[in-house]
Amino acid sequence: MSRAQTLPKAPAHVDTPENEFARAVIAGLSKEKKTLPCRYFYDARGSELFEDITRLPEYYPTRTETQILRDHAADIVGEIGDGELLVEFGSGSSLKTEILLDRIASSIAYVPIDVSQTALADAKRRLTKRYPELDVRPIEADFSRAIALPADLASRRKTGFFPGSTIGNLAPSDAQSLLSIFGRALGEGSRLIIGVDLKKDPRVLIEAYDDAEGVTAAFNLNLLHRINRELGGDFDEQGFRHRALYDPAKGRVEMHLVSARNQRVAICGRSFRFRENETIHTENSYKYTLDQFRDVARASGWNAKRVWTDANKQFSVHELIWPKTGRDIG
Ligand code: SAH
Ligand code: AVI
Repeated sequence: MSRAQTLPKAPAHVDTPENEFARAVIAGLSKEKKTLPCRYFYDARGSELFEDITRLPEYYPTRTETQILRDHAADIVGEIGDGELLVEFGSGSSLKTEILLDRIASSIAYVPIDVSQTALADAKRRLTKRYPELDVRPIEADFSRAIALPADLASRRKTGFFPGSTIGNLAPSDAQSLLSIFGRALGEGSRLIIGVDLKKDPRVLIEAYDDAEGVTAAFNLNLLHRINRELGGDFDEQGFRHRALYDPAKGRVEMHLVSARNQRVAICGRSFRFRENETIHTENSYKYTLDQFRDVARASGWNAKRVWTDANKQFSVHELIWPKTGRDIG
């Protein structure tokens, strides 16, 4: 009997291995150094767990960025006027957006873009109740693909909002490409308000990604649950442990899932072997200096205009203008 016949069958709706998630999982686990793309963290449970992370004492980015946005809301919102469009990338719960919306007197439209359908639906429900005049047009999509904004809104002046340091989940060269994609999507004269986490004591970073309550561990392990549920995998959750580390040379926090023993896992009719202590690299979270991030922004074609930070320089919020012109410094 061949190995494939002995493996559990994938559920009928998984057209092995045709869907995108299946293809990404099979490709990532077939590599010499196993990886899984971090955008798949955010199913309904993953989005809930991320919200739990944002409230943890160790996870400083959310409260620090929120305070920066509150302290400088008037400057950040600037002259967003009637009929403009606010486009948010990786909007999640859209909670930080309320800080801006509370300051915008004009009637605008808001386009939250996210891969998490549940996060978009929850946010739309809450925002529509709180801001009855706001035109909310969610787009469920991968923001790194060419995104078609709603045709009736496309000609409006636009402000992009990309908080949370989600840009840090991409390597700097990919971050540069993504920022160019955003610039082209938003168009000439637009602004991008972007949150970027800063370099700091590695102990603070490790605690932020390996909290005492184990919420980040659950967030990381939920990816295995998702593979089991959506792709008919048979990962034993007890067989893997969460690990966070900081690589100072690369300037990034890495999250891994570490195999506790030698084991095999079946997914979509394929079998993957894990040695004891072998890891699946699930996320990078790059940390920048202010200058390092400005360099990435400029190389992508944006003009780095203003930046706001907290007193301890833990986190930064940058204002970028598209496109950079010959007269812009840098
Ligand atoms: N902006 C929020 C949420 C950050 S969590 C905040 O600052 O708190 C990252 C969010 O980006 C999640 O909601 C996740 O679903 C979304 N996301 C991650 N990768 C994405 C991608 N490639 N395309 C669209 N959304 C993505
Ligand atoms: C969304 N992103 C910026 C978070 C981060 O800090 O890299 C995701 C996260 N991973 C672990 N904790 C939070």
